[in-house]
Amino acid sequence: MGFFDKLKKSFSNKEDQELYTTGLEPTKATFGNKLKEMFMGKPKFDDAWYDHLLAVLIQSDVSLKSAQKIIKAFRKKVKSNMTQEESLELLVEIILEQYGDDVAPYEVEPGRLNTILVVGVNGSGKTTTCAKLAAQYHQDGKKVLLVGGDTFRAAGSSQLQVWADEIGVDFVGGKENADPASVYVDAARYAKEGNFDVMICDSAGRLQNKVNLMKELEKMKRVLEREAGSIDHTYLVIDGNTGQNGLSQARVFTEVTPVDSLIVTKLDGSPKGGVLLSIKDELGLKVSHIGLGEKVNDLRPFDIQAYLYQLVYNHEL
Ligand SMILES: Nc1nc2c(ncn2[C@@H]2O[C@H](COP(=O)(O)OP(=O)(O)OP(=O)(O)O)[C@@H](O)[C@H]2O)c(=O)[nH]1
Ligand SMILES: [Mg+2]
Repeated sequence: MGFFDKLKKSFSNKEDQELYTTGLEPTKATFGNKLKEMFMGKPKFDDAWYDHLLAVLIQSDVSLKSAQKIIKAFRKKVKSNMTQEESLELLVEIILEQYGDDVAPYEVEPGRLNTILVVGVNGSGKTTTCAKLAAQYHQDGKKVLLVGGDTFRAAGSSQLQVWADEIGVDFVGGKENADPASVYVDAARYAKEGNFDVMICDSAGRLQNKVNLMKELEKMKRVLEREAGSIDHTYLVIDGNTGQNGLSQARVFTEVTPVDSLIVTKLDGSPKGGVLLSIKDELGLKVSHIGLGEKVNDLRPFDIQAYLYQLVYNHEL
């Protein structure tokens, strides 16, 4: 099977083609189109062409480091007798190769309480993402507890409670200014007594200095490990609109706490989806999910092949 067919198959196998199609529309309309335009006519693959390609990648929020890596590999392999389709395919193949395999979303282990922690800078989409994850596990028949660990904002905890009611899962929260660690203690006890399968812990996202962030995360982790037995998966949430800037804010979290995978939100409203291609290079982590809308069912496992197909092939210029 050719490379293009492989990508197409990966996309066609998806049950959620429509959400992928509409959710990635802004990235496709800018990044995807510009990439395709680079290969129209008879590209010369001279220095000016490579400068242009670098600019296209960077404008779509691929980091400089990733963009240079992609271009270097492409320069080595491109041949002057390639058709425009072949050279575009080569570029997409290189992007895929450099990204590597996808990471599978965390699977709840049966027969015990699984604890998921969600961290990230303020406004990145943590609370909404907690609700979306809860809805997925709930739909899978798991007994889910949502934990409103954001006691920093007046509405932080109640916002999650509204979601819990809507989804139909249990909720434990705390009053404004309560110690989030004490909310986690209450939640872990409640979850254990009630034989819950999974507990999803939201957190406050205030931007603060690194030392305070480290102290706070350490305390939260210590308490969760003590009370729940373990933290099974820590998600770091990044707002896809914030591009490279969002990445540098997120880096602070990866420096102070172990993160298992990333969730990039709000791609439905952002032309900067190129950021997905440089997260591994910049943070050493993979994207497990993408947020493609505000509704509870708008979170999807990230599939790099379907993403690339959607970006480059699934549309006409
Ligand atoms: N379009 C779109 N909006 C999203 C997505 N994820 C979150 N949002 C919106 O982003 C806004 C902020 O989301 P929250 O979940 O409150 O973010 P947060 O990280 O919990 O914010 P703080 O608790 O203030 O740190 C809300 O209006 C959400 O509806 C997404 O994937 N797509
Ligand atoms: Mg929140």
